[in-house]
Amino acid sequence: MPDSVSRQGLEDSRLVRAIRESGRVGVLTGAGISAESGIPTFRGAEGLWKKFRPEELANFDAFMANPELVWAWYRFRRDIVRKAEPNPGHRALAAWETRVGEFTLITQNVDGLHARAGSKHLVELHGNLERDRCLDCGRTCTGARAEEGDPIPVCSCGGRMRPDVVWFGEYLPEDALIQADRAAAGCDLFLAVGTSAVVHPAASLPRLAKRRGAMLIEINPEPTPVSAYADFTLYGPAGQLLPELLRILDA
Ligand code: BV8
Ligand code: ZN
Repeated sequence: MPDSVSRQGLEDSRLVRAIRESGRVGVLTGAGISAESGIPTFRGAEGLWKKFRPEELANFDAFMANPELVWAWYRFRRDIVRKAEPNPGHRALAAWETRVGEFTLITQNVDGLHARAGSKHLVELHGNLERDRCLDCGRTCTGARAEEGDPIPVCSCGGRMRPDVVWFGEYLPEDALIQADRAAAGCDLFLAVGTSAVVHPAASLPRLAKRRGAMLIEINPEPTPVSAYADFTLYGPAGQLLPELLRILDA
């Protein structure tokens, strides 16, 4: 989509008024907001799923069948994330949070970049790549150490550790989902940023917000299922467009 479409959207008086007057803001982010930090998205050209398919790796059966392969994939991703920095998109959301009464940032990402950018009102729907969880006692810890030669981290109770993320076919943390639903249903402005909006139940949040009367703004270089019912789709990178929205808020 030509950049002109996004510029036009930014000058629309309805969008400007909504940004300046909304006191209850909800945001859903996906892998696209971290793309400009150098973290590959799932479904993009260089996507993580290109090399592996979700069903092969991001699910419990795959882990039980081949824990070494799944741990190798998560270690590969941890390494990328550790070298990455939050980008202007993450930082714009962290700043926006300080300027409105109610601000909830719901993320599908497990890369921890929103927290590193300073976001506090953060709901991590799918867990966090830096945390491990014991299959036996459920204890979580960051950066469990594998025993010498054992590629699978082991808990102090002797149980095997898994990455503390939500895999396909697994339920999302109930408290996170309740918080996300409440934020989407109760906001007057909702931003869907950098998500292909195909993975449920996260993908249902923008429609919930719209149905409950929020203005819905999407930020994505490509159209997605959300584009069909968003009030505005700003076609472009989040690292450029979110700081522009913040400038409108601060003007
Ligand atoms: C569950 C963590 C109950 C692990 C992930 C209802 C309807 C249909 C299907 C289902 C349904 N309910 C359940 C399902 C099944 C499944 C599902 O939705 N499948 C899909 C594929 C059809 N959902 C589940 O299994 C969920 N569990 O519902 O439990 C249950 C229990 C038992 C049985 C049935 C139901 C659990 C889903 C969580 C999976 N975990 N990640 C890990 O990371 O390893 S999913 C992973 O992919 C992400 O977390 C994210 O959620 C998801 C989607 O990725 P996106 O973030 O959107 O990224 P993507 O690459 O796809 O898109 C990037 C976008 O960014 C693109 O649009 C691109 O254009 C844009 N972009 C690129 N650059 C930029 C940009 N945007 C802005 N700026 C840029 N610079
Ligand atoms: Zn344990």
